[in-house]
Amino acid sequence: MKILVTAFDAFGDDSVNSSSEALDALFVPEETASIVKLKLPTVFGKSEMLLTDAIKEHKPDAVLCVGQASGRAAITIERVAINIMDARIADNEGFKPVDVPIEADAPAAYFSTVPIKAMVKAISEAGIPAEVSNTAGTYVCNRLLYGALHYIAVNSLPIRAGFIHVPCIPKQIEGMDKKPPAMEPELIVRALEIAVRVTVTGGA
Ligand code: PCA
Repeated sequence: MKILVTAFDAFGDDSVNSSSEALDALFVPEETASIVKLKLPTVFGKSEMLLTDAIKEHKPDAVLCVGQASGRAAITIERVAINIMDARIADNEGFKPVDVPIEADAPAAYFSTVPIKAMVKAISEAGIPAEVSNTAGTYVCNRLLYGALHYIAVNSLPIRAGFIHVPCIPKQIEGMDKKPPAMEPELIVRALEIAVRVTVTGGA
């Protein structure tokens, strides 16, 4: 089974993105799955275009997108992507859409098609805090998941797709007065390995 795993570059006030650091360290044995890693810019349209190009090129069986969710303490497996862009801060190319649909005349939302509950269970059983999340936000991560699921749906592709938000890592919050939660990078990497394995083995 081939799985395309993506992460984002740093955005906003951060100089690194925890998803990108985790992707660098992710190792999955070939007998579990063959993974293709892709780094995406935190840019609304471009990230989606690069992802669909990679889907065309690599023809994966599943796509797992990963992004940083500052303020969250657990690994959060996203259930749904909604058809809206409502940015609190500009993306890395200065685009700041407010209340703009991602796709005209398209569904209001798509559900993730990876086994979200099985992922939460397996990651939690490894001692790593994990939860289902019912919102991927309204920024670039939500747009990427929506874009992936829409592309897969309109082209009737046999590809599962999902999104995992990960907390900040400790080096990102050093020196901050009001520290947001953080998770050790080794735990984030381990959670992603488990998510890949569960994507292969299936479940609900
Ligand atoms: N997190 C942002 C975009 C890039 C990232 O890592 C988000 O949650 O939308």
